[in-house]
Amino acid sequence: MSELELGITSALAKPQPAKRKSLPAGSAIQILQLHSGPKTRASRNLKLNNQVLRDLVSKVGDYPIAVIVIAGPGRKGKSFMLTYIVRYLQALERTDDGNAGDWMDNDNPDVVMKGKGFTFRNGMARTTDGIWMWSRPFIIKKSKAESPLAVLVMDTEGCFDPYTNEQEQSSIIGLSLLLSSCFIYNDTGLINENTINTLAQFMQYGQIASQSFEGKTFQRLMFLIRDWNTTNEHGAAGGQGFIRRFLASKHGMSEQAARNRQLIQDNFEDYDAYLMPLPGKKVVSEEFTGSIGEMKPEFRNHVERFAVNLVADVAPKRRYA
Ligand SMILES: Nc1nc2c(ncn2[C@@H]2O[C@H](COP(=O)(O)OP(=O)(O)OP(=O)(O)O)[C@@H](O)[C@H]2O)c(=O)[nH]1
Ligand SMILES: [Mg+2]
Repeated sequence: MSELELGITSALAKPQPAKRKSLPAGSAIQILQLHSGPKTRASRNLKLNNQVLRDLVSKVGDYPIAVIVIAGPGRKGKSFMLTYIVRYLQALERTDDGNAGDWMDNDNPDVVMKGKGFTFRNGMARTTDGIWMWSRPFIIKKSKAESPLAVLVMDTEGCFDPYTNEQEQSSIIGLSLLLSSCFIYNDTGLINENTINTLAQFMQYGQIASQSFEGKTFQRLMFLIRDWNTTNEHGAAGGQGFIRRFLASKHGMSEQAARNRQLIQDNFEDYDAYLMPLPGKKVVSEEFTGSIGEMKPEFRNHVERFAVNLVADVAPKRRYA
C-alpha cells in the first residue's frame, strides 16, 4: 500500500463525526510529482509530497471522507470541471440544508474562475502534472438531516498521450481508482477500447483485493463525456442510454471486449454517465477566463447540474479491510 493510500485509509479508520468547523479557502496543491530523469525516454520518478498529504489528512478530523477523483486523456477539460465542483462545494459549505442556491452567481456572469480552482488552460500543452488535490477537505451537509461529510477533491495528469508512458499511466489510474469513492472518467465521444482495456486491468487487481473483504472493490464510476454530439440527448438521461449501450455485450464483439465490460460491471458498486453538450467558441479560445458568461447557456446549465448531481450521490469512502 502506498503512503498516499496509508494516509487516507488511516484517516478513514477514525471514529465518526462531531461539529462542523470553518476552514480557510484553500488552493490546489500537488501531492504527486513525476520527475524526468536524465534519460528522457525512461519512466519519470514518482515523488509523493508526504508533508502536504499529512497536513491535508489532518484537516479531515473525525468526519467520514468522500474522495472525488477525475482522470482520463489530456486536454479534455478535467481541471476546468473540477474548478466548478470546488465552487459548488464551497457554496455548499456555507449552507446547512444541502441547498447551495444560485452558487454559479447568475447575476454576475463575468466572475473569472481562472486562478480560483485547479489550473485549466487552452492549447495543446499538458497542464496538470502528476496528481493534485484541494489543500483541504470540504465539510458539507447534503441535507439538514444528514451528518457532515468531508469531501476531498483530486485532479490528475492526462493519460493516453505521447508524453505519459504505460507505467506512469497505470500509476495515475491505479491510485485514482484505489483512493476514490467517486471516480470520474473524463473523455470525449465514444470511449475507445484502449481505455476499457486499461480500466479492466485494474478491475482484475481489484478482484484479487476484494477477496479479503465483502462487497465490490470500487465504489462509483462516472463517465463524463464532453462535446457529445452523436445524439441530441445530454445530461444524466442521455448518460443512462450511453452506459447501457456501452457496457452491453453485443453480437460480434470480441471475447476480450465482452469480458472487459463484464469486469467493469462486476467491480463497481455503481456506474453512470453524463453527456455534456458543446461548450461554445469562447470556452475553447485562448482568452477564456472560466466565467459562466462565456459559456453557451446549455453548457453552463449542464456544468451546474453535473456538479450538483455528482455531489448528491457522493458517498464516504469505504474502509479497507
Ligand atoms: N471542447 C471542450 N473544451 C472544454 C470543455 N470544458 C472545458 N474546456 C476547455 O478545454 C481546455 C482545457 O481544459 P483543462 O481543464 O485544462 O483540461 P485538462 O483535461 O485538465 O488538461 P490536462 O491537465 O492537460 O490533462 C480549457 O481551455 C477549457 O476551457 C468541454 O466540455 N469541451
Ligand atoms: Mg488538467
